[in-house]
Amino acid sequence: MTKNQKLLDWVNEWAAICQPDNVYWCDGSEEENQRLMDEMVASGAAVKLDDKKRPGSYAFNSDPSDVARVENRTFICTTKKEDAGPTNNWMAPDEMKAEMLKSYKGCMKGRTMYVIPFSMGPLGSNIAKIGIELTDSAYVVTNMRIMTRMGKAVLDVLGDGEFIPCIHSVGAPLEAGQKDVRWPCASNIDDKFISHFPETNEIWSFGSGYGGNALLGKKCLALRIASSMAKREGWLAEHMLIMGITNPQGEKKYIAAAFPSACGKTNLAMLIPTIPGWKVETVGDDIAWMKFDENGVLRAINPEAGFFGVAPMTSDETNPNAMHSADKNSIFTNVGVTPDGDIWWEGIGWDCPAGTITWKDKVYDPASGDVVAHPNARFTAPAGQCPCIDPAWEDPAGVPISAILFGGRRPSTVPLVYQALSWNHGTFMGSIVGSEVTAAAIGLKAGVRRDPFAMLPFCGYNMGDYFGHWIKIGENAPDKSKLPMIFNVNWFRKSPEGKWLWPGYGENIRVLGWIIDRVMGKVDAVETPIGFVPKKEDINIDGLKGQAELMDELLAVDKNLWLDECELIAEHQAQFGASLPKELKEEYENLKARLQ
Ligand code: SAT
Ligand code: MN
Repeated sequence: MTKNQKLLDWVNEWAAICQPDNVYWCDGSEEENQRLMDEMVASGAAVKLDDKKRPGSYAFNSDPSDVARVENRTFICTTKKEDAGPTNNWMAPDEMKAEMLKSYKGCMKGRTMYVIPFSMGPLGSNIAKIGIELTDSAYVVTNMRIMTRMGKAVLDVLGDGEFIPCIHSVGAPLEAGQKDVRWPCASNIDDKFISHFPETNEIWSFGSGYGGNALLGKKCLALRIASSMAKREGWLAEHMLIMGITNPQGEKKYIAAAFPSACGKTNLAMLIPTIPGWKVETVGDDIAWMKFDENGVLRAINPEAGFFGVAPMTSDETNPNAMHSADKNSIFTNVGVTPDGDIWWEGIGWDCPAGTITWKDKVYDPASGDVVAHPNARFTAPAGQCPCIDPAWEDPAGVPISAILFGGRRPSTVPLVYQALSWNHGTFMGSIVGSEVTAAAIGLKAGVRRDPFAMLPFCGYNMGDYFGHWIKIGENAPDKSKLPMIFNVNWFRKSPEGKWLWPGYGENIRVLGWIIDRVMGKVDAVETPIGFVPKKEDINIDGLKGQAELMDELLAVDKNLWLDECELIAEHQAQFGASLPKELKEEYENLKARLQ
């Protein structure tokens, strides 16, 4: 399949270590996919869903211990500890490799080693990167086929070029004659490792078969390794959705947006506008790779080819576009399966049919208090099936980014929307992204849980240096007048009585509308100490009953609350020590000065 000697040697080397029964090179074809699915159905690992209800779709249940990314077993392995920074788990590369090689030895006995060539980004795009994942999980192969461009075509593009080597094993060798379990994985959490070697662009994963632990193109390559490559090469790899917004005049702008988890990123990416004449189209819902083009315009690609979305609470009400994306050719993990061969989860929008089998493989008993789907149950769906997919979503050149949005859940302090005063100020805004937590709710210290740029679990190097990279991107921009404008949005502000001040969901188009108007220079704004805030008459609230009375409070910038916020920001900045760029220290000092 390939004459790439480096690749052939590398596969042989790992086959010798892992000792699989055989090695199989994936071509990415329909036939191959069907064969693997048929095998997994036959073995009991997968359930084929009804061909009329969910054509070409399958459901899997994981081991109950293997249901999400394992952040405490995720490592950034750099020679120097400070290069991993204060927010990552660290181990020295040699030490980690020695430790993991012990686990990898013979780990694929009784299994097949699949070789998965994949491209993150449209095949042949100058922003795209090619990876090769070795895995002993057919489930991973079938998911990677949806989430990436995968198979023979990738090897053709690769030729004898460079690839990012990714090694994955579920860590459950089979003795001769031993019967496999439905979802093999390492039974002990301490045996799991998700390791990244950014200095050599390598990914080693062991012990888990789930999501970002196992589909190595996603968080491991497209965020952790890519962020570190992007720093070296002068571009950006970000945990951001990408969407196109068209106004009633037919003018279209693209934006990218970063939010911590559980702030509705997928819903925003696929938003259905409530006001007539507006249109939203989706380029991506999770990751953006951005580079300046020869005209100095920052352009973004979505490196992925599918959505790996949280299933519970996704419905025809909350996100019909996501629902339709998963109408067919999709994989469901840890959802319920109904007696008529469809899927069910909490919040899907209809009652759970009697006899539904839960993610724990039991017949659902409403009296038990159990859930049907695991809260982190997922659908894997081809992006091309999304009804609002953007026509340019696979354009190798990417789409031009006019605005970058940050946001979190902030019941107080932070107005509905405000705009940065400059690129550096916008970088400061990204660096303080966070959501408020109450001690009662999560058992954490009450306050703001910071998730800078929503990259906390995904930054492949020292977060302070990452802030510095953002400052440099602005400094070195070929044409500063073409830099995207930076905004912060907060759909979650409440009144002191605890009442939501903004309806959210599809109504958020009204805020996006103001942002687009700012980008096009159509409206001015009020300069406040924290940035530019809209004049209330510039946010279209036509048809929103009772909203007019809330606008002052929703857009208010309370100096005292912001001075309190400054204290929290100072604490947050302190953890980065000498790696905090002086520009962010200055932004902090300037903010404080403007507030006093
Ligand atoms: O499991 S993934 O890392 O792919 C999804 C997520 O946790 O955000
Ligand atoms: Mn994500």
